[in-house]
Amino acid sequence: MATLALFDDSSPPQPIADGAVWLPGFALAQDRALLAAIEAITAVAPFRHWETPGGLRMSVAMSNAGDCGWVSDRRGYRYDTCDPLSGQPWPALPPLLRELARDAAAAAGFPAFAPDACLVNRYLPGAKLSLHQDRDERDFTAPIVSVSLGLPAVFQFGGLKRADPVLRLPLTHGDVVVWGGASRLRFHGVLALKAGHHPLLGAQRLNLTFRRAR
Ligand code: MD3
Ligand code: FE
Repeated sequence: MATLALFDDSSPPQPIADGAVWLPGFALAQDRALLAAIEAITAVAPFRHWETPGGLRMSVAMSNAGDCGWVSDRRGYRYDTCDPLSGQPWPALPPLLRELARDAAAAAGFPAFAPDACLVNRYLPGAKLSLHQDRDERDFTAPIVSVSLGLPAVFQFGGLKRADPVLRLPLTHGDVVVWGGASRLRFHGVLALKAGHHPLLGAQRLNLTFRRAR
């Protein structure tokens, strides 16, 4: 009813493509708790700009939580159990984050998703992620769950070949997208973040991607 709609801050799952489901506002009710969890992670494993194997500095700053984390350097992309900056294991995945990822995956038709890695991406104005595939994980049958917080970004969603046409999706604060099945290996990217101010996060966008890496 109208009263319920007034207090409901998410809307129904929206299929985007085979295996890809957009859950608008799915994380909205927990935004402050998520931000606190991210701050706890990055207090231990600070945001840093990885170097690509080609020697370029990534404009997106990254950290990780979980049993393993995504790292990059001149030797390549991979998952590592330890943070190369500290030599220590990555911070544990907070239960709130694990449960959010599991619940979102279930809502999209992927029951029992058990992520072992959470990549935390920070975009400041101008930061972008060029079109790429996520293929450093061992098992492509598990989906990837992504959570967007802060400034809106234009997400590019392509096909299985780099040259395939690209769909542009505006992802906003609290949106969750589950990428599995036939969409798991699609090319994707994020256009350069536009300047702006978000009431909770200020001039940045944070993105969490939950993965089953090993
Ligand atoms: C579609 N991150 O970290 S999340 C990445 O917004 C990454 O920070 C972006 O791409 C970001 O690798 C996009 C959405 C996403 C993540 C993984 C996918 C979309 C995907 C894997 C397959 C297809
Ligand atoms: Fe990706």
